[in-house]
Amino acid sequence: MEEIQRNFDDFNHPDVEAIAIIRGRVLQALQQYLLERDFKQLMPILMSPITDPLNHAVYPAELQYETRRLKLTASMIFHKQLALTARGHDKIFIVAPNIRLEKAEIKDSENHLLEFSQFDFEIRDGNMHQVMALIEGLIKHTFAEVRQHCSAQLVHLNRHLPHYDTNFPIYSSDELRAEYGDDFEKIMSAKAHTPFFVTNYRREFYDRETPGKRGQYNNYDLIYPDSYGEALSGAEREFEYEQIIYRMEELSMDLAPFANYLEVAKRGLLPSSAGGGLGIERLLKFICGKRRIRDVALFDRTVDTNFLF
Ligand code: ASN
Repeated sequence: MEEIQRNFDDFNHPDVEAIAIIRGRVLQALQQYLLERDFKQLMPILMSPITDPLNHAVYPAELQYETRRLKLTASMIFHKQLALTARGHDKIFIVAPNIRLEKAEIKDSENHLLEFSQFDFEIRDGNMHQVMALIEGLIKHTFAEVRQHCSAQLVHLNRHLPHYDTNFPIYSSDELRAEYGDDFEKIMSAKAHTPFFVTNYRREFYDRETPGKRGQYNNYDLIYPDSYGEALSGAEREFEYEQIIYRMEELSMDLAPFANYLEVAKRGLLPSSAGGGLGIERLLKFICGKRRIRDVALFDRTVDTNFLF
């Protein structure tokens, strides 16, 4: 019962209203920026035979429908690639809920939710430099909109939202690892005063390996400064059947669930593309100057939540 009272105390926290106003403005700014650039908006898909295998282990999130076993969406990655083949869908985005049943070892993380929202986008024939430039524009536009329309809320939250005049720097994970070791993201996020990109991570099979350079990847993360950590991950995509098989086998993946996806690739129908996905709660956390992701979501979905409601 105590916990229920605490929940309603949280609902009445003086910052809740300011955060809600900023949330609305952030969602409007993100969508407006891409709609003005002729992106088509899709609705999210919540269950499917396949979903993002992710780069780290999570508990399976699945349900049974009659004879079918369906996975709850961890990210829209494969549906983004497939949607790009629809007529007029050469630039797309989705505001999508993602379910990731994280293991208890990250229960103290201030950046993870078991369900979160992703602003996910993809461009047919896009390349990494084009997408990184788009992301920078999207972030700067969103901050400008919040500064313009939510100044009272920022004052209330005691948040001075920085204005970035310069381009976001781009580093390669190799150079950062050589200088700072495996914890480079954390160290750099603490040192930096502007958001920055890190390229070339070894991770999921669908991020494109640099053509002609085994073990190098045309992917990128955007990292917030001032210790706020990861904002976005994205990449150019693998789309050629032989290369997809190579990458999946390299990661010892079970190919069977991907039969339909692989058939599309085999027929040469998977487009060349690039895109990425921005964590909406993480963005809101940064904009509002909150340190815990729990503070920007009304209903608790942190890793050690007891799911009161
Ligand atoms: N949405 C990300 C991307 O587009 C993938 C992810 O969330 N794991 O690359």
